[in-house]
Amino acid sequence: MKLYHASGSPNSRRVRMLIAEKGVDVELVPVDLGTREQLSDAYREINPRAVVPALLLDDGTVIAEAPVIMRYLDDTFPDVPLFGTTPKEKAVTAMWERRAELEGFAAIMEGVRNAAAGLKGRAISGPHGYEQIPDLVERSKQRVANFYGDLEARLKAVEFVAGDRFSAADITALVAIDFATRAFNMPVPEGAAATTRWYTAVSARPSVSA
Ligand SMILES: N[C@@H](CCC(=O)N[C@@H](CS)C(=O)NCC(=O)O)C(=O)O
Repeated sequence: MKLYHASGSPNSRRVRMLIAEKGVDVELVPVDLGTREQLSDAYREINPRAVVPALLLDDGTVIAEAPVIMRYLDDTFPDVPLFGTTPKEKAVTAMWERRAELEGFAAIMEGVRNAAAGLKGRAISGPHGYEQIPDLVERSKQRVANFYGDLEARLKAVEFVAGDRFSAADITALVAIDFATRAFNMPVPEGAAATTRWYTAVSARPSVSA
């Protein structure tokens, strides 16, 4: 099994963190986004969508889309479950992981991709080029602020994003927040006590350096 990834890619980091949490051995193959290796013919042979991460199985099957790779690895290596164990826990975890992705991760990505000078013509990742829409940046900031507000309300009620144990939903939320801090200058808001409590705890896990 090989994971094609990029060190600075938040989607790759979601998968690397999950691998580190589970303690499984997956070979990492770097793809250089700086030289646009993801758009090369050689990489498109592996993932025609021209994005990382992509997981190549030993039988040649390629699994792409970060949350799907995460789910596949969780099913394949069920020790240390990160998507729940019972049908109810699985559904609740998937619900919160999806919210973290759609309302947090995607909102931040939209802002960064429509603002960054180096992403002109690449406002949406993938095989098709899209021009930036600068007006979306302000709306993305509103979406990120609302994500922080909603997360604070959630974390006032529960220890971790999906409930009482660490899960894939925490990974996606943490990676989104670290990227918002680094690339969008939107860290956890001051005064968000529950989010700060959670962020401090999850940031202390060894997997964050993956
Ligand atoms: N839907 C994909 C999106 C993956 C994605 O956008 N990856 C980014 C890195 S975080 C990428 O490959 N970017 C290359 C580019 O912008 O051309 C997933 O969930 O894995």
